[in-house]
Amino acid sequence: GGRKQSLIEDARRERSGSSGSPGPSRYGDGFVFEEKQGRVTVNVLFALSGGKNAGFFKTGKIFETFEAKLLHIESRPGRKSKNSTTDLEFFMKCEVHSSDLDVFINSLKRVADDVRSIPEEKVPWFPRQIKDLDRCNMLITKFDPDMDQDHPGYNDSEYRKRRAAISELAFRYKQGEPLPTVEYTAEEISTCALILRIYPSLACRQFLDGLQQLEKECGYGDEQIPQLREISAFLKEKTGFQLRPVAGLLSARDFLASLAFRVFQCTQYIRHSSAPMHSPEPDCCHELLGHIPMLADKEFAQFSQEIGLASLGASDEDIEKLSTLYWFTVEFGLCKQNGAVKAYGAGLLSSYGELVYALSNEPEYKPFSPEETAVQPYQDQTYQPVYFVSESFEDAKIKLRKYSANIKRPFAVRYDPFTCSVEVLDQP
Ligand code: HBI
Ligand code: NLE
Ligand code: FE
Repeated sequence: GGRKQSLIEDARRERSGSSGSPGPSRYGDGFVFEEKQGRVTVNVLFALSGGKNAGFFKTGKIFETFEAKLLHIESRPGRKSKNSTTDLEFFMKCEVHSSDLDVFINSLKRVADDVRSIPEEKVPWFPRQIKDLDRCNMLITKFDPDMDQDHPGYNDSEYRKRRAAISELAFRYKQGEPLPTVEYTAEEISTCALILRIYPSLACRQFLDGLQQLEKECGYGDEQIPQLREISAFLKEKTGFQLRPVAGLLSARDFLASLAFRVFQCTQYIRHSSAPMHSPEPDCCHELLGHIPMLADKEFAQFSQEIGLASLGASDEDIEKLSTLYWFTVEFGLCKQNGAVKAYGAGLLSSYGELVYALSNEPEYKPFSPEETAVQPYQDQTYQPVYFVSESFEDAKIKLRKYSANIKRPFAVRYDPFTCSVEVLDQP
């Protein structure tokens, strides 16, 4: 079949109050019916009491009135009624005009009992345009210094105040605005400088290339922490990636979705000075010294975007798998290069404690294989017990692409770089 544009209505649009055409009805927060050419498929369940057989014909009349196309029908005995006759329960799958859906269901409620409707295809909301990333802001408070008693900054009220001020910049940010600037303190600069002393022999070639360019073009070094604005402009030229500020750990769904647009969500605060070697949460040192050099590589940028595109509208289980894949590749991945194993994962490259450990032969190593990697349990408090080694970037990318193609979605997506938007296509 041809490529019909399918409409997956934005359930959050109403909540955020911006205008838009009236869409199909919404059942449950963040979920919508798949709508095709103004019609939706819906599963309807209802009961008719044994005493009121005429109810069946009344419901039939409603189906007729609303031009509902019946796709499937089943009945089964239900509860015993008060008058000792048995209720009949009906299950019907039908297609109706999206704009009629609410009235249709309400009409059924007048003649039948226990009317319930279940959307045929639940598709979680996802951003379609780069501007929609303003709504991808679901924060996870897991490692928050205000909430987590084990956070090294938990008892440091100065640190927490600083974090809150920097978070505020991210909360207020809207797509397209100039990236906020942070004046870093001498202490923050020296914490970050410590991390810059990585071991060049342990990092992959792409990372070292990127880092060298950043030293030349963006003022990477011991004396300052470069601003996101400058780095974003640099990346845009290299691979089309751009940055946006984020206040902390995002939900995996929101975090991955931004990658589909070649947008990297970047924290701007610096880890606590008492624990520079390793931070369980992302901070600006991790983004700048772990992710940014890698995102300057074309192949890696494409790899990152592909994980993002695969995540759009995916089920919760698939998001969990993709986020695990991301974890063991982009964050903690190892790859072979000229016969030696090197680190390309950002979580390793920004933590010299873990970088040395990861390549020490002490942990377990497994070959990268998406099916296996996606279900490997991981922990995010300390060093990984297992790392996945890929033959090369190219190899990891090809394997991941094959894996993504097998993720079940009722639609396909394609990124249009000219409009910075995601096209949604019916699966051929
Ligand atoms: N949020 N800000 C931020 N940075 C991350 O690296 C990050 C995240 N949220 C989720 C997440 N990483 C992991 O679940 C990945 O595996 C997707
Ligand atoms: N452990 C990393 C570091 O210390 O830089 C951060 C990992 C974030 C997922
Ligand atoms: Fe990270």
